[in-house]
Amino acid sequence: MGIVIVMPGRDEDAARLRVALQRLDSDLEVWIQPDIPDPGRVVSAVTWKHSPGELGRFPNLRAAISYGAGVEHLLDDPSIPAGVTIARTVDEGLIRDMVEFVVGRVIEHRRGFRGVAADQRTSSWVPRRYPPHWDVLILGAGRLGGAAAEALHHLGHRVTVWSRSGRAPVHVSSIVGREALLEALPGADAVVCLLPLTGATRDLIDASFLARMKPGSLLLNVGRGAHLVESDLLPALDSGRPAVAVLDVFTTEPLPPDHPFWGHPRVVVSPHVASLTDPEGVAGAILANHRRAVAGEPLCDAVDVDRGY
Ligand code: NDP
Ligand code: OXD
Repeated sequence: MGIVIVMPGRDEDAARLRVALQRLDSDLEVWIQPDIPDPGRVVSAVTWKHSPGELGRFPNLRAAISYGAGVEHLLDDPSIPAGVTIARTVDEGLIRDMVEFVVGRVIEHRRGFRGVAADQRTSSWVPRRYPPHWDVLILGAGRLGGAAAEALHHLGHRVTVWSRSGRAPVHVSSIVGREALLEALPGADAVVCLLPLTGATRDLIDASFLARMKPGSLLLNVGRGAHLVESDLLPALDSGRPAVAVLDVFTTEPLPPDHPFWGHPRVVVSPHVASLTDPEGVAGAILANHRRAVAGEPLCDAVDVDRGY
């Protein structure tokens, strides 16, 4: 009884993951979709952005494991039977890379490094001043948002996290509920979105949200593209709230070549690389979850389907 890897368009990751899994257990059966001789032998599926319905052909499936932290591609697939446990994969490398990305972008903007680079292009010696610290509001206090909050706190910034339950790292203040969020926005120099995409978080960052942001502030979206109402962003940038948007995720990926975000002077685009799952790094956790599925035990990092994350 083995594992199928269903990751369309990610052939290299799929091949590396198979090698890494079989290096840990040489008897393990691992197939890469569509080459599956006997679908009845599949117990676990590791997926990334599979097409809905693709997992329906495995009658003995027990575990559907996301190859990343996000699980909306699994929760949006109505063909996954109710008895199949959905889990996700969040390893230390994914967390570290996200922390680096968030901290790097926040520091780049607080210190005005983009301006410094522009000054060099015009041979201008401009000792730019910068504020001693920033007030940073992080939407989401989970594995990634919590780690980013801790790192920024340790660098001396004033960090607040917004979560559903009030969860927060030690020494980091926390707020709950939409009203508290709207009250916190005008005081934040940077707003970082690290939420999962659910019915409650989709379209959260809309015109009314942006209008409450501090003039001159930074918006950093590393959650999912659909957290932001993209058509509301350019008018908001024109009004200076926020001054700059750093976007790593988009409603349509890849971002179409004619999309106005590409050429906008105050939008910074990256191609969904804030953090990337490393196949060798996650193989151990995936194998352990597969073994739990075979043994009929609860999975690690299982998703609460009703909550949506
Ligand atoms: P977690 O599930 O660990 O944490 C989610 C956080 O969001 C929790 O603090 C949760 O609150 C909070 N939350 C969920 N719904 C709401 C809501 N309605 N209102 C307020 N807070 C809410 O997720 P991770 O930290 O592991 O990952 C977050 C997301 O980051 C992923 O789902 C994915 O979309 C994105 N991501 C992006 C990557 C990239 O490269 N751009 C890479 C990896 C992930 P509570 O604590 O109360 O449960
Ligand atoms: C993830 C991602 O969810 O890379 O892991 O976006």
